[in-house]
Amino acid sequence: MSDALLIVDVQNDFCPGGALAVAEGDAVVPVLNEYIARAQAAGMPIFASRDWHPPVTRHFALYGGPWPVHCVQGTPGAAFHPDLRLPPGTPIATTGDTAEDAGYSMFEGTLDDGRPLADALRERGITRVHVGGLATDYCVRATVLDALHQGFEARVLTDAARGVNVTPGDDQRALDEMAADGARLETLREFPS
Ligand code: VGL
Repeated sequence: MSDALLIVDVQNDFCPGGALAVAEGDAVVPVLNEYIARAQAAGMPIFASRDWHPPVTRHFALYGGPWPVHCVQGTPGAAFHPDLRLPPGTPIATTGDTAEDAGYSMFEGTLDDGRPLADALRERGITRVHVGGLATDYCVRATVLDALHQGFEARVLTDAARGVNVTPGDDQRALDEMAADGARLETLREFPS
């Protein structure tokens, strides 16, 4: 079993004060910093994703989509939370960067070298991913379900994820759905196992 840590969309617009703020979104930052430190100590590869939209996209309510304008390429809202301690050189998967693409899953993203995340994981022999970040009910959910469907084991870092909760309870329903699909739920107490 070879593991990787996946950190999903810990960007200013998903944190309090941001354009699509998740309640307590910033609370994941110190917890993820601890996951990052432990992953580094264990020699576990770390990957991060960023939601990276063009100014005009069908993802935004202005153009027929569900969401307020958020994470527009190059804006402060699209930057990672300033306290997130991603190690220098962490590969970043960019998602949602076309006018059509919602890009919820990190597995739909491309790394700097243009490759999909799954190729980079397989090349490194990764068989299990640990996924935390924002938001539980959208990008974390989609990333975990894709990981499972692509043949990886998946663990959701429940203490390092928060939900948008358009409808109250969406975060819990997403966790139930991920678990029903075969994901395990995990906290710092169990990491790394
Ligand atoms: C996300 C809602 C809209 C996410 C992205 O990163 O989970 N949620 N766009």
